[in-house]
Amino acid sequence: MRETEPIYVTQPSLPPLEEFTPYLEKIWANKILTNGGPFHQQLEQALCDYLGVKHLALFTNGTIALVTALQALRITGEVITTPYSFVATAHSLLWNGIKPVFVDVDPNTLNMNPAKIEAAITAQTTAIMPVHCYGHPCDVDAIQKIADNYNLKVIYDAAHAFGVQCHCGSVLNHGDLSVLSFHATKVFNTFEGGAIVCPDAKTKLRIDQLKNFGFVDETTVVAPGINGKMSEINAAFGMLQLNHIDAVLARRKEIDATYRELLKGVKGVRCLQDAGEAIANYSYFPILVEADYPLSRDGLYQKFKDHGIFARRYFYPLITDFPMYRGLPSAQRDNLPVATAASKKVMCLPIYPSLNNEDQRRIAALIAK
Ligand code: T4K
Repeated sequence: MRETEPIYVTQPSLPPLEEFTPYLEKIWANKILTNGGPFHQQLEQALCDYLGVKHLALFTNGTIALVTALQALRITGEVITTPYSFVATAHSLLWNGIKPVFVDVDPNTLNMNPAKIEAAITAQTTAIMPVHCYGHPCDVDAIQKIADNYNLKVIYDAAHAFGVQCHCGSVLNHGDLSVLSFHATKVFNTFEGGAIVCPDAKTKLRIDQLKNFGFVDETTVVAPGINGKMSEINAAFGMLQLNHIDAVLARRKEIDATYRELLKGVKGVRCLQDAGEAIANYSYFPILVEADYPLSRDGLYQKFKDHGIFARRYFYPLITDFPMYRGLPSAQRDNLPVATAASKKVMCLPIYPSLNNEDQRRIAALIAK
């Protein structure tokens, strides 16, 4: 029996429609629709200021940004990555003809376990691609140390990590590049969108060329670039979203705290550790359904569905279970016991600013019952 309207794992934050009208009027007036127009330039600067990063290149989505980030650093051969992510992480490697080498995750954060990296390095390894999963910062210092020792690049898939800060400022300043997603389901969305964060103007220039077919001027093409440009509509919407982002993050923080309170003491349900000292963005609320819970994870998932609540099992199946990856030696389950176990237990609960307290209590009560 369904009590109310369906509840999804997330719902995009949308400012009042009338607030968008002046932005649209500007686009209509100046007739620049794309190719690095005024809103595109404004949003790049505004995001650098808001996020505390030096350079940022906007993209049409996070996946094309990942593909381009690898090209910008001329990554080839093998890249060490995590199986516990959205499939776009590993797909970006295949799109560049790179072989993914999967290593297991840490049981507390479900981020790549740095202790597993060294054993996966071969003569072909050129980079590490970790993911700040659910917006929890990776162990950036340990990863950087290994990268320095072996002369490897680090590209963070920071699709979940908008606004996240670790012990020394924005988590996006770690590694050689960080890649954001602004998809509709993300904390900060531009309908579709993404960005590469980079430390210097020279790299930004190369990224800007790569996202514009490889053009450096009207008649010169230096690389087989792609069309990765964000349109003016998306960039304008991003500018509008930035006016509301602090309220969005504050409401997500409340929801996160309420879940932790309501689920405290529910036997067999574990919440991942909270952000502690870090500044989090509360982009997801994963729970792990352990063996001593009366239902399996899939049983609870189905119970939710029966009540019109559409949670998601991010990340099940593991990337390494998909046919284009499962033949790789590093994709074998005995190489990935922690990720394999987590993908069978995890369920992400609804978390978004317009989730009301009553619905949140109903969700927690369904788990506790
Ligand atoms: N790296 C990582 C670690 C990622 O998580 C992602 C994307 C990427 C890279 C790639 O970035 P992008 O190229 O996407 O920018 C979603 C998203 O499509 C995907 O962006 C995201 N990660 C992934 C974790 O989740 P689905 O298949 O679960 O989305 P969908 O359509 O089922 O949406 C989930 C729920 O959200 C729906 O049940 C209802 C609600 N929803 C969704 C959309 C699209 C809305 O209310 N409105 C909407 O417009 O993949």
